[in-house]
Amino acid sequence: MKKLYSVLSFSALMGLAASCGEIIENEVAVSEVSEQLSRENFVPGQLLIKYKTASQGSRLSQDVLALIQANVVEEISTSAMVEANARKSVPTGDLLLVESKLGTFEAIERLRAMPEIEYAEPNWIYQHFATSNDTYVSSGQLWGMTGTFGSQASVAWAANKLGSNTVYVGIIDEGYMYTHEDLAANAGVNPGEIAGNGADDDGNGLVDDVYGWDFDGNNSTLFDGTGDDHGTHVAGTIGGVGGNGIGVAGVNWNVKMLGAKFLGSRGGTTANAIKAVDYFTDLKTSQGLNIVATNNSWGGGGYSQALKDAIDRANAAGILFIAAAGNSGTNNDASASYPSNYDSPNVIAVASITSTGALSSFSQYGATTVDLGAPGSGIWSTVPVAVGKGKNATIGSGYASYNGTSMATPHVTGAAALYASLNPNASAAQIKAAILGSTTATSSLAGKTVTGGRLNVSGF
Ligand SMILES: [Ca+2]
Ligand SMILES: [Ca+2]
Ligand SMILES: [Ca+2]
Ligand SMILES: [Ca+2]
Repeated sequence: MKKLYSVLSFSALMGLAASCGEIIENEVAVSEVSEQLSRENFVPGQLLIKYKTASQGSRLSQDVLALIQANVVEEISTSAMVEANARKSVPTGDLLLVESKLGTFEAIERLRAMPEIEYAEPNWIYQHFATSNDTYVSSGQLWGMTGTFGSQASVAWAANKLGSNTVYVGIIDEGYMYTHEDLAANAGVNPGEIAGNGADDDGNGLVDDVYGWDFDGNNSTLFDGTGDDHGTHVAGTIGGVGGNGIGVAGVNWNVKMLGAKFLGSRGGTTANAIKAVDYFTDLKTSQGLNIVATNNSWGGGGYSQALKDAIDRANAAGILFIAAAGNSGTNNDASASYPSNYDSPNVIAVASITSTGALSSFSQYGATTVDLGAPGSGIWSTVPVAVGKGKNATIGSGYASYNGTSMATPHVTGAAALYASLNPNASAAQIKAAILGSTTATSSLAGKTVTGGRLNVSGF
């Protein structure tokens, strides 16, 4: 129910955005529609503020806070922001998350007149792009890997192109079950962090972030149970362990996956999405971890300059940002969907196709804003399942079939990791060009995607 609900609320938001024209750069339009927006689309009363200069001093901050009757919720200064500020070469950071008694949009309206404010925007809430698991049937068929209209990963496997455990991928989603029987061998760990010693060994501000970090709960337990099914499903498509005689196989039989959980039971916020994106940027720039891409099977809300800045920091670090086009069946050229619509060079936007090559009925598309299609209907992958009931219940390893651009996206993220394993010196731009340049022309995607084609890794 949650998933269907999230899709409906996302459609409603996009519909409102379309009816009011430009929601992206016209805050008046946003303000006009704000009364109609359901409360779950942004955190009520909260807004993210960025000053034009990194440090403005507390006096000015107090004036601004008084003007909008606000309290500071959090000063956000990620390691990636600090580094960006020092280098002045990529989008700088230092965001203030505040809560205003005036409400989000009234506060933004008042801040528009203040010259020292670069931007102020809602703390949007994102939802993942899976649909229900109604199609859960015991087919056992991984058509996304082996089928005519699949990714052709099985052709790569046959040529002994199986990925590499020196390639890392970041999963920005719910948590994922890194102990799953078909994922554990490909679970990545933060090499700079010593597990369970209560210390922040790598100095990134997060204590014991071994398998990643839970930005929703602000704790080190990345995986929190059966509610983290969506993130676990995504992981299995990228890197389900192949050739082990059980379960599924990901595009990569070998890869290392790290998690940044920011989607909780009620979705995820812009503030936490930014921290998740910056988390991987910092792991790469500070520790040299070979992170080639993040998987982003989520969306909703409106344009966020602060989130785009974080995506641009990832771009500067050479990390692709692979994003789901959305599940409302609409045209993203006409009504923008974020984060897939951000025009940052590292973004790859992914539509969903069926096992017969049709555009999935739910899939959003866009001749200039969605790059390619990939398998997203009837996709089998890994999930956590409850074993037993009540006090004696435990979490076990299971498998399920899901639909969504959420499921198409990790096929492309897997492709990025596979290409990187075969071309260790390829830049993010080169990996993106290889993925887009090797698509197979597909009639259902012609005029509806940039490439007019579907994912095909057979020539990697
Ligand atoms: Ca740490
Ligand atoms: Ca530690
Ligand atoms: Ca947790
Ligand atoms: Ca397997």
